[in-house]
Amino acid sequence: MATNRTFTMLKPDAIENGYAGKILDMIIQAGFEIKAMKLTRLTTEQAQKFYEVHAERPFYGELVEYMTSGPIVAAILEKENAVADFRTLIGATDPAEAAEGTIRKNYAESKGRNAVHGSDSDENAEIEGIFHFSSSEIL
Ligand code: 3AN
Repeated sequence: MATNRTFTMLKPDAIENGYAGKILDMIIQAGFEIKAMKLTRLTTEQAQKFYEVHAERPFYGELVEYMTSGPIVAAILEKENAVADFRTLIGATDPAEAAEGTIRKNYAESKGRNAVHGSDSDENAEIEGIFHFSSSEIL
């Protein structure tokens, strides 16, 4: 995957609250092109693997349980400077600290139920994209 791609998930709270369309619109309006997308539900094994880096954190169990509690939308997005620009668009992990006009400020419930995931590096964007999509599903 090129370095101008990032990976996102619209998390169970966003789907449950009916914000998927509004969030996707913000993403497209911000100049990101969708290169792969699917509605899916993570198994416990998939969520554990995806969040493996947080395995020692106190919230890991809660995070895995939450991420498997309902459907998610997974997508690969393309834009110049995609990883950094997408992190700016989604805002801080805790919506209480997220800047005005960010996705998390508008649509997240809490630090745990925070509406959207965005890769934190080019390397992780590639790993996360491949984790969710086969090559024939990626444009
Ligand atoms: P970000 O998603 O902004 O990169 P990370 O990488 O620090 O944030 O955390 C990964 C995920 O773990 C977050 N998206 C959030 O859902 C969850 N998380 C982080 N901190 C907490 C916390 N204190 N309590 C519950 N869940 C948390």
